[in-house]
Amino acid sequence: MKQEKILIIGASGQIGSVLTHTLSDIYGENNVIATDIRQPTDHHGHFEILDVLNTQALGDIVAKYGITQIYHLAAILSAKGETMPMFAWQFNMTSFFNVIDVARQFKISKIFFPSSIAAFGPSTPKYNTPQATIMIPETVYGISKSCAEDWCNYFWLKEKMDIRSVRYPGIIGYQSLPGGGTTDYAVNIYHKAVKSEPFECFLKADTALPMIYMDDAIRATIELMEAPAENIKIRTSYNLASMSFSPQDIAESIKKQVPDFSISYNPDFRQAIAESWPASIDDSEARKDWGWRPNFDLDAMTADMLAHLSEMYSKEIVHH
Ligand code: AKB
Repeated sequence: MKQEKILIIGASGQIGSVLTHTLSDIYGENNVIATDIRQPTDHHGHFEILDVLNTQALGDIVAKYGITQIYHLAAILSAKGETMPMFAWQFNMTSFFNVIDVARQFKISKIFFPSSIAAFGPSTPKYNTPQATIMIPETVYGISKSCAEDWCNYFWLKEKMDIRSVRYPGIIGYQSLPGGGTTDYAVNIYHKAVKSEPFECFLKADTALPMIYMDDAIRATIELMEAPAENIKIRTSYNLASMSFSPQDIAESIKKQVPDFSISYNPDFRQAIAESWPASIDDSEARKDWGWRPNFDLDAMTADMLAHLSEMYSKEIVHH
């Protein structure tokens, strides 16, 4: 079997930093090449600074390391995208097409491209959102994900390009911090709880959103990428679900372990974004096609987050 050489674009980000570690454990540190526009806070193994908008630089790295698979994780997320709509559109789409161009040129065997629950909009059924449904997103980030999903399907139909994708819910983990998203509050709240500080939430108390623990999100990504190609029936992007909760639910879960924890609510422009997204997702196609099952519910996640963050703060190894 050919030795896989994996390129990660956006390796210093919330998902990319964790995925880089996990893929290095599976494929060997020497076979995973991390790239980002930012230096990672702590990284062992190959790392290259890469501006993914520069096709030549991307191609040079692919050639240099003999890359066979690409995980393209760089994106401008929902909230930040609304502050710079045209840049978000150009960044998200140009980076996507650059990856496609280079993948074609160097005969890359598999690409991972993340979509998001942001690809849905207010006219999408809000509860138990089906795999195939109406999609009219109202953020630039969501429009870029929805369009790119269709392009993934197009490149599969026309060229048999093996691009795999999931619609990530909000991702929560202790290992890294999110940036520029609407679901970011659900990570920040745990940091405040561990520091015994009050938390002011930018969403209303009862705004339920689909969420997933980092361990489950990473495992889903790798299970999808390792599934036999004939099992991959959805070539746009798979619905992926784990849990759904509101700020009030997560605060109650935290209070079971940190009784003094206090939360207040001061909704801003992100409230409208959250309200335009589903509250829960039907992921039965992912379950059927490649055996997806989540492991963590809200209380299990809270216990794990608080335990890890307490240890990290006590050792002063939290990265900001
Ligand atoms: C965001 O909030 O923008 C992201 C996402 C749901 O894709 N976390």
